[in-house]
Amino acid sequence: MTAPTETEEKELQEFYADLDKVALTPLWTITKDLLTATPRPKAKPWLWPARTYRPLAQRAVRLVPVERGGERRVLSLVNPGLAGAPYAAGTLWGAVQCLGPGETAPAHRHTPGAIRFVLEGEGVFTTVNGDACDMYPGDLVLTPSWAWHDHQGGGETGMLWFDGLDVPMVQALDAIFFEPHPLDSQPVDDRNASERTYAGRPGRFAEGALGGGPETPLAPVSSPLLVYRWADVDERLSALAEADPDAASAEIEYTNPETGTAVLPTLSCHALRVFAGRTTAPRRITGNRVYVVHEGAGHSVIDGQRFDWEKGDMFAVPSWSVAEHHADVRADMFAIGDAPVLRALGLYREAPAEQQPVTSVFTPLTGDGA
Ligand code: GTQ
Ligand code: FE2
Repeated sequence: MTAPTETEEKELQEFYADLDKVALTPLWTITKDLLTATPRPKAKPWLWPARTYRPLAQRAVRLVPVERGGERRVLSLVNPGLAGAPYAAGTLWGAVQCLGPGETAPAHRHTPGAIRFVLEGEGVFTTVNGDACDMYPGDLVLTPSWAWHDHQGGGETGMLWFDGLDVPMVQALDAIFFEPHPLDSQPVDDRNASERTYAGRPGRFAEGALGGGPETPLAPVSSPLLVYRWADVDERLSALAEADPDAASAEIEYTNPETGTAVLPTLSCHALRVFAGRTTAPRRITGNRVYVVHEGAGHSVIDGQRFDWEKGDMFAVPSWSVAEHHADVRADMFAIGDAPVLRALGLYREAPAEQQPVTSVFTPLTGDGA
């Protein structure tokens, strides 16, 4: 092709200007940013240390009451790659919620689904559609889409837990609905009823992750089991370790005991145990994940950047980044992901990756209050 003449160039510029005036844009000028060879998440790999958020959560308990209107005392993880949006990754809400002794977070429901993973404290229960679910450190509690839920604190310590929600996905689909319950606390019909029904059922965990092959069933339902106790997770991880003593790590996915699929239609929950002195094989998957360190200490290398972590720290692993995890002492991690959506839509991919040279070390933000 010969270079355009001056007249041709002028005509072309006029053409682009005319397109813009009537809200049209030519694909050929944007295709490289649109149809990228591989996913290019805006969210960055990032880490929020417990030693930074804990004192701030305690300040929130002193300074800000939990009331109707505000509804929840929640500090949301803000990934700096997302232009100020209150999301831990492009598809995932992650947050720290704190409830002081004797406080109540009022009952409401919303279309985004949520999971809670307890960090510390005692005496709190979350009531989900009338079923009061007791919470202890390491437990997972589900509050599925449109289920009434409120949190009530007894005890003397208050509680800190991790919230994972699918808010960015439901937001992107323009499907957010919210409704306050007429009462501050909904009536409690029963205690730990779902747990009693499903306790001891075999289908509560799957080895590894569910994957994404054509045989993967769609997961459009929320698990009827609302509480997964850490003791059961620990038992499963220990059994896997015993079965394969040379493995660097053991991983399970929490599953719906009725269907064997992910716990929520939009969110998967995972537990990863990395053994002392060992490193997981580097790999990449489509979909975002947010990790919470339940016990232990070590570091992860994400796209060549080293993230040192310890108990209570939270970190985001964006889609298709290469991630590997190393434990100094045995480390147990909880994670949420958007895998059910990717699986259901045929978008789930997983690939091994090369061992990564560490090119930088992440320095967490500490602020002045630390
Ligand atoms: O506990 O109900 O982190 O409604 C965000 C929204 C927690 C909750 C969050 C919520 C909740
Ligand atoms: Fe809520």
